[in-house]
Amino acid sequence: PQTIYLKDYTPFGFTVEKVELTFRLAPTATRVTSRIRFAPNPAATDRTFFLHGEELKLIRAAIDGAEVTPDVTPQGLTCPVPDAPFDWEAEVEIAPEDNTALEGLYMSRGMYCTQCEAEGFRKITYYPDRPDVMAVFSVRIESDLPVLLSNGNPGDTGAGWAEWHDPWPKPAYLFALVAGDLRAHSDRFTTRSGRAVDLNLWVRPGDEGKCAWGMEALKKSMRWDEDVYGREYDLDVFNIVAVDDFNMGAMENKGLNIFNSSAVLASPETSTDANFERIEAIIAHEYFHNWTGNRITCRDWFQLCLKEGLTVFRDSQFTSDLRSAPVKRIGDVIDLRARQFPEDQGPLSHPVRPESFQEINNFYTATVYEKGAEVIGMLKRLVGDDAYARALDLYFERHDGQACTIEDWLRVFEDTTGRDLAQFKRWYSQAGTPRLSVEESYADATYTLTFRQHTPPTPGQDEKLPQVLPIAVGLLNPNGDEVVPTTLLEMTEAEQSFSFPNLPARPVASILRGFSAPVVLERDASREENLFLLAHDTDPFNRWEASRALAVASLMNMLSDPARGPDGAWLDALLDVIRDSALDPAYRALLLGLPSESELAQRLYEAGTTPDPEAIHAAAEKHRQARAELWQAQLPALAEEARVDAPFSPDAAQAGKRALGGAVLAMQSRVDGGKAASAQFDAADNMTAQLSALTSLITAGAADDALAAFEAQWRHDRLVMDKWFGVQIAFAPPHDAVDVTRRLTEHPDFDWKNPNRFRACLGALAMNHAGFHRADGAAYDLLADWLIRLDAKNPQTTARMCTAFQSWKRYDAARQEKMRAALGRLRDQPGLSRDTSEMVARLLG
Ligand code: HT7
Ligand code: ZN
Repeated sequence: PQTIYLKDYTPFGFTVEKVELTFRLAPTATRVTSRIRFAPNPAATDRTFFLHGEELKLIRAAIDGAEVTPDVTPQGLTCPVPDAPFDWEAEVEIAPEDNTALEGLYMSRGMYCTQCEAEGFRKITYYPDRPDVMAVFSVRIESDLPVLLSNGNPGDTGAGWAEWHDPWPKPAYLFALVAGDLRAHSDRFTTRSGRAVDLNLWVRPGDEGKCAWGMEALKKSMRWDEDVYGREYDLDVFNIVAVDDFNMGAMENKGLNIFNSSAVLASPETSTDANFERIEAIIAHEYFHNWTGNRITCRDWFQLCLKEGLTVFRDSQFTSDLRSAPVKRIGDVIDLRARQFPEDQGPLSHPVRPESFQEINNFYTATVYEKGAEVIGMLKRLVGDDAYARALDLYFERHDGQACTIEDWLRVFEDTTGRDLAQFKRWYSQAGTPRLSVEESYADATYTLTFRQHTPPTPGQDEKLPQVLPIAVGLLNPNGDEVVPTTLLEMTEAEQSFSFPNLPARPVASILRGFSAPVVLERDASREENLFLLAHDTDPFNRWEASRALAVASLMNMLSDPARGPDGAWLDALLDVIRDSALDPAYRALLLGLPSESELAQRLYEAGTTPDPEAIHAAAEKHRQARAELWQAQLPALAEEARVDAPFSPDAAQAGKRALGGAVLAMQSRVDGGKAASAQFDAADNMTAQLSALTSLITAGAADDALAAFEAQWRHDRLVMDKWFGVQIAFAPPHDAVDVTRRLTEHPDFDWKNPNRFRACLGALAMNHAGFHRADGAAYDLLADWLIRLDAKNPQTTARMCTAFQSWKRYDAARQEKMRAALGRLRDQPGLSRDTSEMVARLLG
């Protein structure tokens, strides 16, 4: 396969003035006619006329009305063209019904639907399918289906046809078309300049009752983007469509967002609080792309973080504003450590702006998205909120309608602030997680922090240079009073000291407040210091972090000496915090969480110990059991505090109470054999309560009846049944996880070609740390068997799921060998897709 390099970028030889597309829809023989006005691009030197096109049957082609016979390859076509503006016309035939890869035009349960990012448009017609070619599109759809949608504003319609016109120039990856028997949940939004926008959420008949939340989230997003970023919506209509078969969460096509139904449909009975929050965030994310991605897009796919990092950053600001900022920050950091750190510390490590790829779909990663957002958060901290706002205004003003680069992005900050961001730019080019160690000294009333930064080598990058690290620090005196409020230290050297004079007593430092940089902080804080910070830190993130450090230390001690129990002093201190009813229940629920078994494995590996997944699981279980027994007397009062009497609402306040209640119920089930969970399951009138009861019953080994009842109740609901499949595997005892997965993949409702169902089962197996790393390698083999099968149908989802193997180097030689063998079987599969081949090659190194 060909490798594409950032350094090889050249502009396309032609500009596109307009595009007219006609679709005559038919499941196995859709006809697509394109009329495209091209003109020589004065900014380009290479005038080769190459149009991408894959899996297309070319029926005819013409230039300025005269038939031509292009040179066609499996990747596209070339053709001699005039040295002046000209009209290109082509007719192709495609078969959406046979398209199981879910890229291009495909069918999902009778509905036509497209997915063009990153390079799916080339499966629809011949076109310069690259993001720097932006054009105005007009579309005509012919079909007997009642609802026919495309981008932009609606035009004329008639019996069996509809026309759409999108006035905003866009790259082809933002093209979308939907046709189906759909129902609309409609509303209206008036922009701050007074324009009315029709809003529609299109769903299958039967799903109308699951639209209200998504619509509210959309309106909140539209208002927030006006209020906070001054960005107004720019079309007469905004359509969202829910589709069941979808590779990712959602897609920001201009004026026609397409959503995985799991990322938009919600009702109290069928969706958990976590679902509601995720839906709100994804709707916001896709909506925010209208400015950060669509109006200003990427010059090439290496610049993906330009739109994704910024849009993730914006959606996390939105969630922080609507809900609790500390709770959101802690959740984001848990997620970053669970998904991005392992990626950055293993064979798949790559810079936020990669420099080469074979298959761009493989770079929609936690590094590009989440680390990309962290980089923007650091930039904002460094320049300050006001300068950030001015830089963003300049970005929108200067680059509206353009396809941009990271250089363009950083230049607006340089021009706004006068700062030189050359060193900061290393965050985009240098892969790997920096490790930040710290030493403390105190003499002559001066407290000094000495930091050292070091980034371990990553594939293709042996030498690393120092990065700019914004380190937010606060100091507390021995009474617990804050004597130095949060101060931003700007580290630029490999080693650097910062002093704080005039401190009559040695302070306790709260370092990296708010997780101000995405690094691994190596700090030898004593148990007493962490207990002190847990009790007194004014920074909610670091208060939580102190408890995390104590949890890790306690679990590590239990692992090295299996006779030990959990750290009693920590549990006492934690209980004091948990019982503090002045604190947000959502925050208290987070404090009750333990580091994941996978994170513990990584920490052991870094400390030079080979992790034993079963031992880690046993220690975590023993910890949970001991804690439940120790706190048994306090649990009823905590459960009472978490009780919600008001009618269900997915708002942050109620959701936080339910999160606390769920954590308490999990503890109760360990001491009452599942009695409280059973009662909650029977009485539940919302999915959060029902599912937390079910998972508690599964861990208590008492879930048979509840699982059967749940299945009988929800058999007809695909999204709820995904949960039923998933929890049984994710919460199975490690020795059972493979058998449970096998049994469930034989269930008549295991529709393995549906990405949600596939992920619900096989993704859950990979999440069951000790179950996945079973010593005999049975889980590795089972996953590899399924990935081989799926790859022939859906390479994109297969390749993404190969990341289950990304941390193989952490484990013992026998497990490593078994994981390599499973990956080797995949690699040797005849006809393996480019997506999966690239992933396996990178994993095997
Ligand atoms: N920009 C989108 C990324 C994407 C995608 C979405 C659905 C299916 C396949 C896809 N490939 C790439 C989603 C986003 O980040 O908002
Ligand atoms: Zn996005």
